[in-house]
Amino acid sequence: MSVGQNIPHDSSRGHVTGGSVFIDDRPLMTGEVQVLPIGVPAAAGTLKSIDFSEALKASGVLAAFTAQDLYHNSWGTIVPEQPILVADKIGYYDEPAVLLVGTDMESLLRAKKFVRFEVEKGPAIFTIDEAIAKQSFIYKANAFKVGDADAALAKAPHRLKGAFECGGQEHFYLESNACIAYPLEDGQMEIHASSQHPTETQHVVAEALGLSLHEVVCVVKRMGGGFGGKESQAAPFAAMAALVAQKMKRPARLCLSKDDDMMMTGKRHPFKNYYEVGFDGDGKILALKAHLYADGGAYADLSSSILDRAMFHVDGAYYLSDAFIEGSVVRTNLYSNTAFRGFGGPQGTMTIESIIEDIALYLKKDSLHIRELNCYQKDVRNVTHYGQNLGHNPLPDLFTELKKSSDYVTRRQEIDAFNARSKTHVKGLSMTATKFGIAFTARFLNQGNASVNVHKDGTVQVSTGATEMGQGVNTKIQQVVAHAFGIPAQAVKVMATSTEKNHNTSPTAASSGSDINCAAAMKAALGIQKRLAWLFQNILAGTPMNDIAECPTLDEAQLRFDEFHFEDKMLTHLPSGKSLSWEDIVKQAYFNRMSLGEYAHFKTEGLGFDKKTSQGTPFKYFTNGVAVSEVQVDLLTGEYKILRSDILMDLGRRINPGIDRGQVTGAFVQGMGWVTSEKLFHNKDGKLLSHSPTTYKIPNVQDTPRVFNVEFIENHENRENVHRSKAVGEPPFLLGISVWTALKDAANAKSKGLISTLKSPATPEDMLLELARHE
Ligand code: MTE
Ligand code: QUE
Ligand code: MOS
Repeated sequence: MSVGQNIPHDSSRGHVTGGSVFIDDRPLMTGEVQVLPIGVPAAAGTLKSIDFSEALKASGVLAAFTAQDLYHNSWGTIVPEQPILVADKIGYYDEPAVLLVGTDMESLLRAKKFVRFEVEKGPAIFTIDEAIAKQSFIYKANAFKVGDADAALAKAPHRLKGAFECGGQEHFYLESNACIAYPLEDGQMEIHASSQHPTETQHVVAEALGLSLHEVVCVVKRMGGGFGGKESQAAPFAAMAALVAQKMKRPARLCLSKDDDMMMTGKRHPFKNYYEVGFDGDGKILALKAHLYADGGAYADLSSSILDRAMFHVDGAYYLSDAFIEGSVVRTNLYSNTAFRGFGGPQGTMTIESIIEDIALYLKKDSLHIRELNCYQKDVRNVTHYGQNLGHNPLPDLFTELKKSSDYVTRRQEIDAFNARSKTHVKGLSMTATKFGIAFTARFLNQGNASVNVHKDGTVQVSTGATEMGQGVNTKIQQVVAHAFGIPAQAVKVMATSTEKNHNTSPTAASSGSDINCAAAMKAALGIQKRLAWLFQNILAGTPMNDIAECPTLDEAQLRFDEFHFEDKMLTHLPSGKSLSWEDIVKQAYFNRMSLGEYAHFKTEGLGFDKKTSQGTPFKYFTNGVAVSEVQVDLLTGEYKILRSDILMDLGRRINPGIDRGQVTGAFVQGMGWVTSEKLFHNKDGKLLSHSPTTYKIPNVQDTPRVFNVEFIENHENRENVHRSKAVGEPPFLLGISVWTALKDAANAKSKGLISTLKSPATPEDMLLELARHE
C-alpha cells in the first residue's frame, strides 16, 4: 500500500549529501568548452555591430558566435518571434547577443569586458500605461461575458472603480538555467538540460541547428527548481550551447550565473487591472467589469495563455452573476515575462480579493462577511463566469471550518481592541481563498505517455515525460506504480526524463505533471498487471506453459482481472485464495516469453472550452483552499511581522501527505514573498538593478509566519483524478495573498474613509507611504 504513505522524496538523501547531480555537477569531458552569453547594453533600438576581436586575443578564449552563425534564429512556444541571439532589433536590456567560448569560465569573465557593442538606441517602453498609450500590444483576449454587467452596474446601490497593480517576480530557483550539449555521430545532438519541457528544448535546438527532431535528444535528470521559469525559457540557452557544440564539434557547457540568469530571463507578469464593481449594502457583488493588462515584456512567450488563466481566475472563490472581463498583453522593452507558479491565476484572483477589502472598508464591515456572502455555493451560485459547474464544491465548508479553527471572530475583536489602544503598531487580519483550475487551458497539452519495464528480478523502471524540479513527481509516480504491482516503493525507480523514451510530451506545468504522468504510468502498469493475471489464471487452470495464449483484452472476458489482487509482494487469486510471489510470477512470465514492458498514452477526458463564446469546461476539476493571516505593522517604520497564518486545503486523498505539505508551505511562502518583499528595480535605461540576493529580497525563515498551521480536509469525492488525489503544485501559491490583504486590512484600520491605493508588493516602505495617506 504505497499510495497515501509518507515515503521520502527520491532525492532527499542526495540533496543533503551532495549526491544529487545537477547540470554543472556533470563531469567535464575531454575537449569540453564553456559558453558565456553576453547581453546588449540597451533596451531598444538596433544592434549595428559587435566587435569581439580583442576578446578573442585573451588567454583561454577560443571562439565567439553570433546570430549569423545560427541556421534558424527565432523561437517561441506560441508565437515564434523571439531571436535566440539579437540580430538587429533589440528587445530588452541584457538580451543575449554573442556567445563567448573558452576553456574555462574565469577566462571568459576576464575577456567579457573587451567585447564592444555598437548600438543605435531607440525609444523604449517600460510600463503598462506607456504601452497602452502607445498601443503596444502582444495579444488581446476574447472577452468573458456573463449576464449583463452594464445593466447590473447601473442598478447597483454602490460602485467602486479602481486599478489593482501587482509586480513581477523572479523565480529564484537555486540552479540557474544550465545545459550541456554533446555532439554525437552524424551531426546528432544530445542535450542535458535543466528544463521543464524537454520536448520543446529538443524542438528549439533542432530548428536552430537545421536538424530534424529525430536527430536531437534532450535528457533531464532533475532541476534545482523551475517554478515555471524553465518551461519555455530553458530552450534558447540549450540552442546556444548546441550551436557551439555543432560548430566546434566539442561538448559545450552553458551554465548561467545567478546575475546573468536574473537579467536575461523573464519573470512573473506584472499586471495592472482596471475594474468597476457594483454591490449592495450588505456587500453582495452584483456586477464586475474589468480589463486585465499583463506586461508581457519584449516577446510573446506564454503570455497569451497566462492572460487567459488570469481571466479564468478573476472570480477567485466568488460567484459572479454579471461580469464582463477583458484582457490584453502589452509589449514593453523588458525581459520576456513567462510562466511562474500560478500562471496568471494569482494576478487574477488577487484583484477580486483586493476589491473585497475595499468593499469591506467602504461598507465598514468585516471582509470575511463579504467573502462568505459571495462565496460559490454547492447547489446554486456554483457556475463560473465561463460556464463551468464547480461540481463537488468544498469552498463554503473550508471558509466555515477555518473561521472556527483559527478563532477568527475572537481574534478580530482582539485586533480591533489592540488597534484602538496601540500608538505604535497596527494589526491586520484577512482570510482569502484559492480555487485553481486543473488542466492546461490549451487542450492539446493535456496528454502524456509513460513506459514501465519490469526486470527479471522483479524490480521496475518507469519513464515518463514528467520532469522533477523538487515537487516530488518522481516519488508520486514511484508510489502509484509500486501500489499497482503491490511491491515496495524501493523496488521502483523513476528514470531520467528523455525525449528518446517519451516523445511529444507537454511541459511539466499547470500543476498537472503529477496527474498526467501518474495516470500514464498506471495505465502502462495495468497492461502488465493484466498479462500477469492472465498467466496466473492459466497456471491455476493447469494450462501447459507452451499452450498459454496471448493475454486477451478485458472485453473478451476470458481474463477475470478483478479476481486478482496485487499486494504484499504477492499476486493473489481472490476466489481460491491461492497466491504466487511477485518474483515468481515475473520469472514465469519471462520464461513463457511474455512482455514485461508496457507503454501507454494518457489524455485527460472531458475538457472542452469554446474560445469564441468563452464558455465551457476548461478544467478537469479545481483544487481549493483557504488561508487566514494576521500581521502587525510598526507605525513608525512600516516594518511588519506575520504573526500567524492558518491554511486549510482540500487535496482529496493525498498520494504522499508529506510531499504535499511541503508543496503547500513552500508555495504559500513563495506567494507571500511575491506580495511583500520581492520587488524588481530597473534603472532609467531599463537595466535590471535587483539581479542578485543582495538587492532582491526573497523570504527567509524569520520572515515566515511566527505561528504556521497547515491542515487538510477529508475529501473522498474527487473521482476525476489518480487515486482521488488533487493537484497541489500551484494552488497554495495563491494563499500567500492573505498576507497582502491582511496588510491592507491593517492600513485600512487607520483609514479615515480613503479607499486604499496599496499595490503589490507592499514592502515596509510602501506600507509607511500608505499609512501616511491617512494621517
Ligand atoms: N516545487 C518545487 N520544489 N520546485 C519547483 O520548481 N514548481 C511548481 C510546483 N512546485 C516547483 C514546485 C510549479 S510552477 C508547478 S506547475 C508544479 O510544481 C509542477 O509540478 P506538478 O505538475 O508535478 O505538480
Ligand atoms: C497552464 C499552463 C500552460 C498553458 C495553459 C495553462 C502552459 C503552457 C501553455 C501553452 C499554450 C499554448 C501553446 C503551448 C503551451 O498553456 O504551461 O505550447 O502553444 O505552456 O492553463 O501552465
Ligand atoms: Mo508551473 S508555472 O505551470 O511551471
